[in-house]
Amino acid sequence: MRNRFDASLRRVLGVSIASFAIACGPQNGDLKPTTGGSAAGANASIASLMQARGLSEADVTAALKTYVPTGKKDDYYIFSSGGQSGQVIVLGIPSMRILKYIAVFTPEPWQGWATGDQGSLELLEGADRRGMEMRWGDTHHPNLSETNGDYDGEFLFIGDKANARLAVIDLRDFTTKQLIASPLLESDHGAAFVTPNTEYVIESSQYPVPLGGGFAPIEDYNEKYRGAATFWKFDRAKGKIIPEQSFAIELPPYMQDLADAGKLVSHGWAFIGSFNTERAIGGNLEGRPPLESGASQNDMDYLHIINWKKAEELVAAGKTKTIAGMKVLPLEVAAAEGVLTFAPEPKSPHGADVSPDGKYIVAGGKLDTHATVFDFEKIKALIDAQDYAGKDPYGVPILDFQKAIRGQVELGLGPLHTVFDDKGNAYTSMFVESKVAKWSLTDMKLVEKLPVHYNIGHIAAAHGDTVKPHGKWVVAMNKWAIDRFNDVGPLLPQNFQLVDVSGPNMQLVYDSPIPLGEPHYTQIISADLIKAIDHYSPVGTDPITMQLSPNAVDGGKERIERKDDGVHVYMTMIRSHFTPDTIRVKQGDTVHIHMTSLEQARDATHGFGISSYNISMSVEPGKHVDTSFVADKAGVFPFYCLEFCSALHLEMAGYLIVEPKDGSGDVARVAPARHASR
Ligand code: CUK
Ligand code: CUA
Repeated sequence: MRNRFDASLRRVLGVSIASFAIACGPQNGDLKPTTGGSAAGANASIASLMQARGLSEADVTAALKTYVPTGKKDDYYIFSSGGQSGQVIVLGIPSMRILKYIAVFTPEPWQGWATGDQGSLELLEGADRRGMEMRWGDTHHPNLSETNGDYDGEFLFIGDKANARLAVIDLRDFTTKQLIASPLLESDHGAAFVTPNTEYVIESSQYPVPLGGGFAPIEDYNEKYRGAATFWKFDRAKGKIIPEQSFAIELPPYMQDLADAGKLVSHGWAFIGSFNTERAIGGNLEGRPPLESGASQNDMDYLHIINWKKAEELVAAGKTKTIAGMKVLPLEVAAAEGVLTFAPEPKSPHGADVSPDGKYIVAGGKLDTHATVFDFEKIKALIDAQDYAGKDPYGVPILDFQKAIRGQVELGLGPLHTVFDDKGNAYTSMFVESKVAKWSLTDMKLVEKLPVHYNIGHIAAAHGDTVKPHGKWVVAMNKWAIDRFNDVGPLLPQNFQLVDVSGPNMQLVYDSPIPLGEPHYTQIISADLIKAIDHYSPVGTDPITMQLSPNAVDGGKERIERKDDGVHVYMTMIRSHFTPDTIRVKQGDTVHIHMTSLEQARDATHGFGISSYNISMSVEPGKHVDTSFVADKAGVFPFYCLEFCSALHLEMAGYLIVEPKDGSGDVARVAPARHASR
């Protein structure tokens, strides 16, 4: 046992136990620096630790592959959707430590996101829909910006499936900079997916509706309901999507699913899976089949093949109509001009993943046992020759399935999503089987299946959907966490499982609970590509614009001014005081606080929380934030710093004193607590 362990340790470390012991350093009581042959001591203590904790050799190998000691950093970042939390979750590989939640569609007090801070509140309000305050999202697909088909580490985009919105996150400060609500759609799913130079961010529909909103009876589904693929133009220099330069392509009322952009040979094209080509509308209380079974009748649905370069030309030539302010290429134009073509894809497909060389599109069929590999060059030749097998009811040409594919690989039950490594392998998540299927794209053969925990949804690999996958790591994103972690009541976390794919056999090395919404997709990027700043410069930078705020406050220029629109407080903060720390206003005054952190030291973050006014702000070094509120409650309201920033942090506080309007001395009273009487 000991010898076998010693050997496996050597394999993992590539060094002797003795040097392992030395590397552990003299501060470790058990593992004293040793010389020459005296490694037995270290070995013995590791073996006894293994025995005491009931660890197998495989466990210890996994631990050695994933453990990141204090002070050491991870090699990769995972950017994960946060599902119904509306946020983004950032983790490190190989440790699987959670590094950050990035606030996107949902207020988040630690970051001061829309909990007082005017800039973020305005972003959220700007993405409200149809007059409704939207304060949550269902983020599904994060996508990193790309240059020449590989991640460049500059931006992250993510879609909100529930409300058809899109976010732009700047990876200099891991902060959301733009939120956009689709004027056309009510839900999206093929979002966000970028083209190889981030020319466009793709957002395509899921559930068809009358485009642009409005009413149409469900009986008019075939005529009046539509999907759309929106190509949002991204201006990298501005770091913003430019709606005026964006366009959409009208799609038939099938339910469009995931999208992926072509690359290299298929650059200029995009692919979107679909289901419900039956155009079932549900109605299980009205004598119609339930949506679910109505939508599962056909043996084939349609892979949507979109020539977006061609669409661009037609849009420039004015072949569009305008719906809710958006340029839309009509369905009949898209069908007639070769912008939209269909290829049949097996039953209820999920995933449309383009291979690193851009030659193949892999679709999983939830109710099929194959990965179907479409051949782009064959598709292109068929379209060029107008060699079609038929047309759908909207005039969209349909290719012959057999002529469009390279082949199918029998994988097992419930294949969904596929990612790639650097050795010509593909990894497909097998939802029904709860396995990762590794198969060779080179010879179209199943290589190995690894059981993972229950019901894997998405799968991600290091740079695994780019032109240059890294191999090394795959993450299985599992929907259930039953039996994996300590009990936490009926609502369980999700389970990310890290898989080492560097060797001939896959090894499961770590389980990481994800306790914030249901993460769907993630992308994994090499850490050296992320160039995050550690403070805002110059002092007084507005993080939304990344420019000096017009309200920035210089040290020594703090003041309180009464203007027509209320009382303006120009405040600075530095360890450990707010200036000013006394704010006197009259009941009913509108109070505008302009806060600049004079700090430039890394991690010297202050917060600003004020009682009874529902305000929480985060003021990182050099940042400027504004907040406005009506001081409608008379009384005395302490404000204080929310981050334990120094030894005198508790003393970093002040008072907002709101003098009653009528001078009666009557103050705000906390409403009596409402007791639930259930
Ligand atoms: S979807 Cu969730 S497992 Cu929204 Cu990409 Cu496939
Ligand atoms: Cu500033 Cu605590």
